[in-house]
Amino acid sequence: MSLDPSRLAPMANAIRALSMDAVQAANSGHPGMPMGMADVATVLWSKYLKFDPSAPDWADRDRFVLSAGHGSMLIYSLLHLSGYASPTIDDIRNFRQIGSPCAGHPENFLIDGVECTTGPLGQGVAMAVGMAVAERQLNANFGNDIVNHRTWAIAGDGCLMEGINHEAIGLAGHLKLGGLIVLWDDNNITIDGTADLSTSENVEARHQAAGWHTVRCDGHDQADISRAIEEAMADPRPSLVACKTIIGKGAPNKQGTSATHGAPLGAEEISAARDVLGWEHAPFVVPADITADWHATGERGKAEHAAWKTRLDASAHKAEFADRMAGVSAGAGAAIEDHIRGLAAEPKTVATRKASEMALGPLTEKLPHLIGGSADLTGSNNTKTPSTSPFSADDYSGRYMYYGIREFGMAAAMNGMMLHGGVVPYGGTFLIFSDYCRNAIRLSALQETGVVYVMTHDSIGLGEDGPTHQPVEQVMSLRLIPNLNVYRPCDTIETAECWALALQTSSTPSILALSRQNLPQLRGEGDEAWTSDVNRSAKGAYRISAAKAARKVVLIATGSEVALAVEVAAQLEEKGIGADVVSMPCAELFDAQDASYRSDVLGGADVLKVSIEAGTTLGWERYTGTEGLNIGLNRFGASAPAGDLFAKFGFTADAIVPQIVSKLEG
Ligand SMILES: Cc1ncc(C[n+]2csc(CCOP(=O)(O)OP(=O)(O)O)c2C)c(N)n1
Ligand SMILES: [Mg+2]
Repeated sequence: MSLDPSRLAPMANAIRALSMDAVQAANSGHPGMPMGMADVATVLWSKYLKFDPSAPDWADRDRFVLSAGHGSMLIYSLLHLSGYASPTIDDIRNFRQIGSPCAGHPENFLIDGVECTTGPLGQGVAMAVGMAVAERQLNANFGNDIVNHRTWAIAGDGCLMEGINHEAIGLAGHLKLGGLIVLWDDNNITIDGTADLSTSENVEARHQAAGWHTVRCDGHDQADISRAIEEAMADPRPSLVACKTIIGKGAPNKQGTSATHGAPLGAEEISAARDVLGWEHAPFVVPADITADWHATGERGKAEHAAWKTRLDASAHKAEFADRMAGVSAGAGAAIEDHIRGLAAEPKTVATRKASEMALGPLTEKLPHLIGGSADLTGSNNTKTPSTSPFSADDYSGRYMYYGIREFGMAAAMNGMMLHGGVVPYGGTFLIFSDYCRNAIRLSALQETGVVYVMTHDSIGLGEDGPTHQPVEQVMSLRLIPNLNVYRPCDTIETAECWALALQTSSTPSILALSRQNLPQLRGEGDEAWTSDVNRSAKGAYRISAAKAARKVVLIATGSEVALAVEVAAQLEEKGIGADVVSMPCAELFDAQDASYRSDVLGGADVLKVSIEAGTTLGWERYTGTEGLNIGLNRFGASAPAGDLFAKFGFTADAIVPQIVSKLEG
């Protein structure tokens, strides 16, 4: 579409008006960013962005990420004006109110066209990197006719200042993700004032050093914006387009200052802005001719979408592509059935990180959408399998990401990959470094992206590396995050079961907390309750061995401590004290069971409930009651061989049994 350039200015002013009026009505929000980037966004959407408002989930659309999520009114305006079904003008009127999809920050689960949830600065760009990875991976498999689109991100000073930006651009530059274009709202303003209060960095030089192409433009000159965008599109490297803008552009007394960043402009300033912009319309009214121009921006994409459909229909890979984009791993359980049967017949004493690698063998072989990776701990996380060759700038068909030492960048990129669709990522690091990527894990949960975190070295059981590396509070603290399943399997079979469950929950992310040290296999054909047909981990917790004498005790343990609990039970039985052992690989799944199952597993008030987990005990009272016994570790670990540490910190049957006996006698 070649729109008369003079028509672009009123289109941009429509964004400005909607943004300042919505923020004013809500009496909260951020007008400065949308007003400052209105011209850039208008040029991008009307001339370059590939989108079809009538098909927001079209697989080959360009991905548009508003990394500077505080400027949410920019994306709400763009979606509304260009003709998406949502948000409506009433939704915009109700910006930031209960029931409106126009939340304070853009939420991917509330509006189609919002590709990801942004607001935590920096993560949008990192997610865009993941989207660009997924696009290249699918392109390598399905070709230009079916997958060939760009990823655009609008980032503010804050997004580029955050540490995660270093990780994200390093990865993108290394992987030569030329389809990624970041438009920087270079307004030299942050909340505290001018950006030069806190930075004198040469942002472009930093990007160049990371292998990026950079170009500058006047962010209020349409022709100059077009020139820069076209240069970026032509360059094979990822691009940073530095758009020199004025924050709050159009508000005559406040523009260019941090006063426009995060507060309503006020009635007087809005009225002055209307004069300056020549915008005579009432709040939330966009005249028909401007609406028509905006709706016309979608026509380009509609035509491209139709042509794409014709190509897809003609493709031999049509069904395969649909399967890939569906991204569901319903077949995960079936993929490991034989593996589990094999383990049952021939038990293996291995670390659960090794058990995870063993499960990943058949999973990655049978599920082509699984893309593995690790933040430079491949050999320790056991994440690489023979089916997953490296994803590199030379070979985008690979399925294994060498993320480098970039835990936060990895986690955010995985979110972007999953949000893109067509791939399901899993990535590894040490569990202790879950804290490095915690906010991205939280965003996995909030955004309902079912990525899988493979987090090994899950307790003092890692031994000699010492307290800096030994998780104490991590497992329990991850359980605090809503919509996140934290798995801590006890042996080879549970590990395989937990993998199947993790892959089957496509809108809930999973963490697999895995041991460094070997653990005996507790399940299998010797087990009286053995059956390969039931995934026992699916209920989150189950009785792995039942009391023989009259039951007085229920031992609840996870991961490496389940075998210890079995030993404790044996010693108690020798004393005539009946003890059940409950393995609880996933507390969240257990909490979701009905009350009768939960009380059957945990027992009533007549039994002493004892939790055993080599980590913080806070929280275990939920299952043991305050009258129960909580065996754990409420201090930092130490550097020594694992066996010595378990002995030192009381994780032995000899240390635990007397505590139980005295409690029973107490
Ligand atoms: C990780 C993170 N830290 C802090 C904030 C709070 N915050 C929101 S916007 C902002 C300033 C951002 O400045 P800039 O990106 O330049 O936005 P502009 O003021 O230009 O709109 C801050 C500190 C946040 N949203 N995320
Ligand atoms: Mg700024």
